[in-house]
Amino acid sequence: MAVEVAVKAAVDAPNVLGDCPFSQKVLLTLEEKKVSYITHLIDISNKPQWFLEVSPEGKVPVLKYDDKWIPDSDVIVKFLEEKYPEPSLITPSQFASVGSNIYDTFVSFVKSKDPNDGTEQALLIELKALDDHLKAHGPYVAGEKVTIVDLGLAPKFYHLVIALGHFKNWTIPESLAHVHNYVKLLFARESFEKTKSAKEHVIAGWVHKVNP
Ligand SMILES: N[C@@H](CCC(=O)N[C@@H](CS)C(=O)NCC(=O)O)C(=O)O
Repeated sequence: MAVEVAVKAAVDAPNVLGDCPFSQKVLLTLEEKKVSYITHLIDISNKPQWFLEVSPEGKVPVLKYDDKWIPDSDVIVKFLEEKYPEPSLITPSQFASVGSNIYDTFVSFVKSKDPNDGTEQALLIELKALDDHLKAHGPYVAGEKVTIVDLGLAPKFYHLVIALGHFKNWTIPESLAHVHNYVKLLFARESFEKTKSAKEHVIAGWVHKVNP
């Protein structure tokens, strides 16, 4: 029985893949493990009844395996690792939280209206920490091979690069060369190309959060 996955549709185009980083992490895991799957696009402003019945919190992603729907991207990714152990995408535990503050600091910065509120600085501190880590251990977080922590960070960097470029005309400083190389490697993966939302949909997804 084929695996099925319900992911976010674009906010401005309900028939097109949307911009949810948690959904993309699951799609990336399926692609990297070469699992075939059926995709359901969910318009989160108009959720279908069947989806509300299988997703307890009404959130995407949810994955169907053997007639059972599983919510939450972290739980799903762990489940896929057990069912499809090859190639292993397990991140060694000492590296599992690398980069874990980048998304939240990016969100504070992109929403900020005060250039002196420290949000840009907070993001730069997190990016510098990642750069130092990659310099010592890279090119991926756990070395030569991509692992789950990278598949979680890749969609978040995609949002960061697009949204900060669009709303703040901001780019990751050139001095963070290891981060630049990392982002380039992630975005160039075939799995990423196949599962990314178009730039205009990412921007559309941020408009109402940046200008509520
Ligand atoms: N912890 C969840 C978060 C999922 C999540 O926040 N999904 C958002 C879209 S990116 C969602 O479904 N929002 C719809 C809603 O809350 O109504 C996961 O990792 O799967």
